[in-house]
Amino acid sequence: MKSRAAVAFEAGKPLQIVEIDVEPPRAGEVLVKITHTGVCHTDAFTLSGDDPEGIFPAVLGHEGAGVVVEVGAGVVALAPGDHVIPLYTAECRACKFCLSGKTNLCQKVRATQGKGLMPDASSRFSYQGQPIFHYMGCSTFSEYTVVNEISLAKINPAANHEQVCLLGCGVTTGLGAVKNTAKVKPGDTVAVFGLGGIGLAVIQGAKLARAGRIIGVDTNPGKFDLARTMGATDCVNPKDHAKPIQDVIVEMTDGGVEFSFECIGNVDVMRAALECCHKGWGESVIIGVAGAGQEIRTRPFQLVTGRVWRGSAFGGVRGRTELPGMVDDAMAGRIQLAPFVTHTLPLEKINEAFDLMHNGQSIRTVIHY
Ligand code: NAD
Ligand code: AHE
Ligand code: ZN
Ligand code: ZN
Repeated sequence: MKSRAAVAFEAGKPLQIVEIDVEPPRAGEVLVKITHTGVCHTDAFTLSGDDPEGIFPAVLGHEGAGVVVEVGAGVVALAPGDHVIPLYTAECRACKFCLSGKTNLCQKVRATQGKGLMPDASSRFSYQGQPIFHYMGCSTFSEYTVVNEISLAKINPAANHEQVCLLGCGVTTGLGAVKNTAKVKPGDTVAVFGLGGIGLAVIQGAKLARAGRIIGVDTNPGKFDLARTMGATDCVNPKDHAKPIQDVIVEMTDGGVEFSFECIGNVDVMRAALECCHKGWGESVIIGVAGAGQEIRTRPFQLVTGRVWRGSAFGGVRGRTELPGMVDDAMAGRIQLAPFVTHTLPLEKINEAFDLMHNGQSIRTVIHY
């Protein structure tokens, strides 16, 4: 079938809106009509050429919601008409990782997914007879996409797709990093570096966890009003201080925070986020994605003296099991999604969504088809 899609033909170039060909779903696969998709910083990161797994031409996008159109052989969990959120972290419930109960990082399709292919090592997308790669197992920048059955969460059909698509990445990542990875407790002091979609979701999660003090850090003070609305008790701009931001936060908090979250993808900030943690017990969670060749550094003494460095992918959330409940929580007002949707645009204007992100004007632009 034909599908309108925004294709990344080359790193560093704007997406091109073209009509691609989409093959029917094969065994274990599902054809999904995407209704809405957010644009996450990770899409921009991969488009920039900094992603070691970046591969072109590709249909990017991984923060979507849609409706099942057709299922391939052997698909039992889904049927046409089901409303779904694609998952870049699959949940097969049978691999060593799923069975461990220790991680959400299902590996069943991860190897081929990282190569931009379906599990049989081929693509369902082509343009003018040439294959186009998939992306993160989702490719939500195409109106019709093919996704593995184990990479789809079935959600309440009454959900507002313009909002719940954000549970496909940004909001779930932030909320989950607080709840599942850090396990923030009432009264804890928290620092959040980067107040975009991920950082604001961390703030929301910290507020839900009844953290005592929530310190938002961003070099763009235009992000502070919304951060305060979401629950930040303090907002700090590193540019307003002569000393390193970790020293500022340690002074503000009588020795450091219980938890910090890096939501930018900047390895220098990752160091600051670790070093603003309290001696003896502070924990820092890396969420931001750093480019090829980047490495983190600190004095090992920081860890010897009790600080902990961790990372979090998709907030540690097992998507098929947990996302349906999170959608219900959003519908019941227990999770706020509306404040994240600062802009909406039709697919044809998707490059403007990247501009809004790079200019610091948006939290999330949601694309509709
Ligand atoms: P975003 O662009 O919306 O927000 C980033 C924020 O960081 C902006 O407000 C920007 O002003 C701020 N910032 C930039 N440099 C800064 C600095 N030096 N000091 C303080 N603030 C600074 O991005 P996003 O969509 O919220 O994504 C944030 C990061 O999280 C990206 O690296 C993205 O790839 C990553 N991410 C990771 C996961 C995961 O599962 N681990 C999931 C989603 C996104
Ligand atoms: N491909 C990159 C890493 C990208 C990365 O870290 N992705 C995050 C999700 S970002 C969503 O916006 C993640 O969950 N990673 C776990 C995984 O299995 O990909 C690289 O460095 O090669
Ligand atoms: Zn994302
Ligand atoms: Zn698995």
